[in-house]
Amino acid sequence: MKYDFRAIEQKWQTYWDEHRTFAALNPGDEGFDPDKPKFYVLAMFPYPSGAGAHMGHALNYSSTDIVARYKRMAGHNVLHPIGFDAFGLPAEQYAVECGIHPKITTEQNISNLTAHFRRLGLGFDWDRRLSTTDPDYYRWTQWIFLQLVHSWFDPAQGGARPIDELEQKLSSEQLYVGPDGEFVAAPAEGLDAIGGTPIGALKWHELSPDDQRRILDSRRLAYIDEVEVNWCPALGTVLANEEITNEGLSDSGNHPVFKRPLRQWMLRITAFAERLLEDLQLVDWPEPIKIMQRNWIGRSEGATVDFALAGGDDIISVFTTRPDTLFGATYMVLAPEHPLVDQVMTGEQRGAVTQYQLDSQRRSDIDRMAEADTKTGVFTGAYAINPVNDESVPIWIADYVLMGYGTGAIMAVPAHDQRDFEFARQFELPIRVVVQPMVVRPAADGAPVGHHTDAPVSIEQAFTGEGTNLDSENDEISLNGLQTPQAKTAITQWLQQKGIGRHNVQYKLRDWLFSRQRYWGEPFPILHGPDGQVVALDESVLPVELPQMEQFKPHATDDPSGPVQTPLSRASESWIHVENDGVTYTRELNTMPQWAGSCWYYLRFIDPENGERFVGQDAERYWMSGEEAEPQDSAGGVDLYVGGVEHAVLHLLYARFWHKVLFDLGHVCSPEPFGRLYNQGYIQAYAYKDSRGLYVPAEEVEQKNGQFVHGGHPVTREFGKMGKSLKNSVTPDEICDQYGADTLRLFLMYLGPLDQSKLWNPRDIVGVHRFLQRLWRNLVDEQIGRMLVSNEQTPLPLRRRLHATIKRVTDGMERLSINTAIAALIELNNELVSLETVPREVAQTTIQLLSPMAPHICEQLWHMLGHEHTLAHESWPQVDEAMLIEDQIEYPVQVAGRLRSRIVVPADADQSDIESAALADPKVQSAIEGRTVQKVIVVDGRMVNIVAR
Ligand code: ANZ
Repeated sequence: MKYDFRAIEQKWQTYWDEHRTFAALNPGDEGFDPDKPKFYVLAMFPYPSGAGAHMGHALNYSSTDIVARYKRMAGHNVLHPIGFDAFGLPAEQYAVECGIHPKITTEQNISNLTAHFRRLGLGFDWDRRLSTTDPDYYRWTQWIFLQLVHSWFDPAQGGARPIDELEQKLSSEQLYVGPDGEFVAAPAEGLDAIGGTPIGALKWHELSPDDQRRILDSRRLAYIDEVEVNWCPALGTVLANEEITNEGLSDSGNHPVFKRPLRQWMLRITAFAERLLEDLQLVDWPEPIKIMQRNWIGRSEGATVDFALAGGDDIISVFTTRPDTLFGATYMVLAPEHPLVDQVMTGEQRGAVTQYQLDSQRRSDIDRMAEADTKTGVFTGAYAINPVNDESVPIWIADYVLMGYGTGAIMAVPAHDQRDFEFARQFELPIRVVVQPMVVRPAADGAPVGHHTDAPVSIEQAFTGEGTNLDSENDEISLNGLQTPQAKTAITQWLQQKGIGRHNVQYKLRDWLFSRQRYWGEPFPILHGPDGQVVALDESVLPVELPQMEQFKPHATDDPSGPVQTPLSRASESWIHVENDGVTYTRELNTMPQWAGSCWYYLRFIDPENGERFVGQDAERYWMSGEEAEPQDSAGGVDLYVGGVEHAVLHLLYARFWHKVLFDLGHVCSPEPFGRLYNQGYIQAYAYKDSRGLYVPAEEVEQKNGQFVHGGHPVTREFGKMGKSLKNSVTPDEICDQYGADTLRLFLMYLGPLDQSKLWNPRDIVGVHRFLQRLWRNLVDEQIGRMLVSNEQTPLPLRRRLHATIKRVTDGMERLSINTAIAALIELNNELVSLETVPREVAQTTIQLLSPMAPHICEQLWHMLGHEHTLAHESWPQVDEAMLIEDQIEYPVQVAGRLRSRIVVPADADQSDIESAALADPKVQSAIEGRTVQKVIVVDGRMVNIVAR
């Protein structure tokens, strides 16, 4: 009876399905054990493409499956679900090309991928399977969107609150609303008294209902705004910056892209910037991911400073991180799109300014920020007044200043900012040094002290570091001699007192543009009224289902400023228009971005059938709260989230943002969604290029006389991420055919540490397969199919070996160092080869230890050992610490000159331990019976001599 992996794997996959072996229990479910700690392990869910499962999937989901199986055996209630992130562009594009509805391809792809996953023996709780495209799922995505619509960020509480509370606050007359919708604290004596606040603020009830609505709408966490987007008329869609080439063309198709304002749904993630930063402390994530999130949020502390326009009333505010350099500001720069440009430019400069504005419209922000050799810009003809020295400084426009950051305007300090410096050089603008570098020079006595160089500062380049101020004083304030941090504080206070500046924190993070001109996405639960009112649908009418349509191509035009028609604008009249009380409303015709569905799927897994709530409260509390988790101080959330580093910012930031809103509103119990994050590496494989530099299919390459050849022609070998583009893919399915899922799973883990990228080398897979065959032969007599297992006691050395293996495998599992766990099992298995029969204890324990990695063969052997039930719920073997003492020493013991016994003691036992062990030995005891022990001599490492009379 040979190791027939095909039959075995199929048999156990069917068994697990039929017995729902990996179904997790929620509190309240029959059989739920409240005493077990919980463990929620999740790998980022896949996008179901037509290609089915690839090796990255196999690696990812095998690793979480191994952890899940291990934790279950180690006594946890384990949740290990799977779902599909199925809305989005690829399915839609495929549909456009092939004319098959994305719903159909998505369903096919999901069942295809599901079959592949089953074949890998992945122990998912299939009952909880979901797809973001299920109306039952996106109903709740829409519901969460409504939560965002109905909330605002209350700065006093530092979190999301129902918008009703804002209305109450305003109507209780605690607050006034200024002409720009800003809130003003109730003044004691008239509005003029408030520093800088324009007269004209009104009490809430004095505003028209329209104005009231406008003000509330502008504060919601989901709001509509007219924003600059990259619009590609030929594709009929908005593009992300990453989808545009340096030449300003669309990445796909090379079509021109234009910046144009478009009314879009936005999500106010920026309000949460500080918390998204701070709460990174709560989570156990790889440091590089935390750093990427911090950089993406991009917190900058500084000040806003108001410059008055020379000869006008206008104020130009700038954001600077270096207010200490204000005395060195010799010109100003506005972003070309800055609203004040049109107002300030002089007639003479109009032509040049307008031309420059048009040119920069065609450049992407990334391109504009890239360090260019030559700086470009145009003088507006206008001047502003530097508030510290009343100097007139010229106002320029230049595209190195972006409209979307700070105030879209800067004070330029060429001596201390590299870009300003290059610009000043280019256009011969004055450069004034106001900060002197500080060098640390040892004092005479050797102690390092801060010391200022006396040498004049070189202006061959900008000095951008911190130092000591000079040439920075006016009649009221002097910064001279102050070091940078003190100078910053001093000048900011002064500006604040004068009412012309204030401390300010800026973030690079932008609000999240949430509208897509696509078909295959979640419809918004929103109606637009005839007078422009925006109406959020009641949650009772959800879901708003995506209409059935035949034609969902984006609407291409050649007019860059014409109306934008989304695919949904071609839906039937009866879908688009909704009649209510005689008024005709139009549905929102954009859809949500692909990121929406993946923002909260980990919550739905907890309670996927719930028709009343997006997740039941008790279940959510159980699986997400830190209290039920181990270790006890966890931030709560998913206990282990495994996924690729490419999701470091967008998905992981968006999900954290939604989670915090749900947390603030009391819908979830943990402040963070993912307590521990783990990035697995990539599978890399050899790839081969021909003489033209084109990749050739790796499986067709042969090795001849030490050369790699393809179709008779020499090719060169390199290696990179396994995939279609390098033509070096191997599919999990092929390997399952040839060697079985157990071999593949083991092999993927054996390749190396999970978090590192590793090289796929097909030759090694045979070795791993042989290990399983050898294990089989060690335990099964292939001739007669009998187990080669005895009920005899395990000899001590083998027991020691076994317990050392338990320890190594357990440690490996805990540290996700699965390759070391496998290595330990291979070594143990090698020891068993020479045995006629294997003691049952050793056989069972080996099978248990190996079962998370190679579950099918282990289930089969377990069954052949006489067990009726799956071993998935058996308990994990315990280490007997006493068995771990590796080095022991045997001492002969003499009593009165005659050898009476031998004792075994740990190698590190001290004299008195050895002495007592010798005296406690039964044979020694009978030898000294009736005598008096006069002396015990321990000759270290050699013998024990008992002198007795
Ligand atoms: C004057 C100054 C002097 C600056 C100096 C720097 C050094 P981070 O750290 O990235 O926040 N800046 C402000 N708004 C900008 C915009 N919309 N586009 C391009 N640049 C902008 O950078 C903040 C600094 O970048 C600001 O501080 C400003 O230049 C510039 F010795 O102001 B600074």
